[in-house]
Amino acid sequence: MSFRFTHAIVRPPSSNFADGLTSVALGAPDFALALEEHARYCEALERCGLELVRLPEDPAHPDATFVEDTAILSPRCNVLARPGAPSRAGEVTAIRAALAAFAALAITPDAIEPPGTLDGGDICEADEHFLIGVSQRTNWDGAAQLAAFLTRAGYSSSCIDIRAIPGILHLKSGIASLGDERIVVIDSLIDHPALKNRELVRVTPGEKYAANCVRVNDHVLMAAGFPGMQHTLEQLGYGLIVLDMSEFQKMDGGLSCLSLRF
Ligand code: CIR
Repeated sequence: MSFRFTHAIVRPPSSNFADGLTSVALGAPDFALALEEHARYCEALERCGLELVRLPEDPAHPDATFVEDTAILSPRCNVLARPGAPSRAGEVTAIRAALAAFAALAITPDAIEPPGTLDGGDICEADEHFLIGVSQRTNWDGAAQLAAFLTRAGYSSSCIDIRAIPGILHLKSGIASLGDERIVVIDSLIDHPALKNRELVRVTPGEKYAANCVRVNDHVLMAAGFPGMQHTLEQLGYGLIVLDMSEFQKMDGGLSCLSLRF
């Protein structure tokens, strides 16, 4: 996987952010704090050298700040997703337009078509191999469509069914690729055959939310409040940027889902 990103698409939460979907019982998010956390997140991406494409807030879609779910971007294959939650389907239109403006994305995106559904949060690029989560949001048809696009572009892929794994919405709620064949993984996925032959970095028990960290160029972004994982990643030599994510966690969102990096 190449971690040399130059751009990221971001979109701030809208004032009705609390009306979005969530399966966790952590209370309603504080909008002002969410805006602040989002601003710090954007600063972190800029510190990693990325130029930001800032889309306006989208009150018609309270989950639209989680832009990662709307597309899969990689050097040889770009695909518009088809979010599995009906309330999020309309988010893709704005992303299609934003991508069209970019010469850096020379490849016209393919698109997941019905009956396929697929959320970008279920797709983990790991050193030219794509791990595709089959989840409550991404169905087998969507996974198969994406796998075919990837094969055509010369990438390999494999599926990981997470529907019986408790407490994770998307595959990337439980794993993250750090490059160099190294993958951060929660205990309940650690024995999955799709992850064999990789160096696995075990998420500290009780720190599951920290699995959703993001390698961006020379840094790894991780959520604040997880000392075990912070220590593990520091020991591995990564330059960490630790970010407060409390208000996004309340809406089932992690670090990766707040940007589309390319
Ligand atoms: C949702 O349920 O769709 C949003 N509230 C959270 C999406 C988080 N996305 C991600 O982890 N990739």
